[in-house]
Amino acid sequence: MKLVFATNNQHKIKEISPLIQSSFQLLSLSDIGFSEEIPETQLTLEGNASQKSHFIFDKYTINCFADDTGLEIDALEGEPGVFSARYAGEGCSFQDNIDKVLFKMQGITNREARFRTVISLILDGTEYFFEGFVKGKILTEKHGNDGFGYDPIFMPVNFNISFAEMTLAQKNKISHRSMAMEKLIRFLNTLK
Ligand code: ITT
Repeated sequence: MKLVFATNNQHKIKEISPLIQSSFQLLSLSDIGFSEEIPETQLTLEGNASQKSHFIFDKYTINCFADDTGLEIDALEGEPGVFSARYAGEGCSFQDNIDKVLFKMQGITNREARFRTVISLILDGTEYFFEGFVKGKILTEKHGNDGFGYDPIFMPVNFNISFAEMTLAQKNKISHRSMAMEKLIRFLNTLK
């Protein structure tokens, strides 16, 4: 079965590719000739994931899924949350977003946070949702060079290294995205 991953984030594709079994053919947006930005104007992860998958399904009538992910920090009342990509403003870099989080978290002792991913899958016109999350803490400075986004300042529970200090395989064992993807893959396997 062909399945389009409706994302412009190459890091996400790199992360989930090893999880996909050979019974599914994963296509990227460039594989189907789409090279624009997909609108993300909703105020929840569910809403944005759904908006992204519907956008591609409506245009190409092809089975597809989209992931919307947020870093939810307790002491910041769930921020950056659904605004994780543009927390420091439109067009900002991963570094700008990290700087803003570290600035807002200065002097705060409650560092509890979680990454949460919601996937919207559209299969033959019907939508299904899958969710994954991982709890952890916000570090006081960056650690590690791997991964992307907020990985250098997020240390998952039961670990003493950040996501950016992990190999892809290590991150994939516990991450929000891999948890949601595993649910999606289990669901697809029930249809076979
Ligand atoms: P698409 O919408 O095209 O999939 P995006 O980068 O805009 O790509 P999101 O809106 O889901 O994706 O992501 C919000 C931001 O959260 C993202 O830009 C990263 O900064 C951060 N993020 C998402 N997943 C992450 C992860 O696994 N580790 C660290 N940061 C992550």
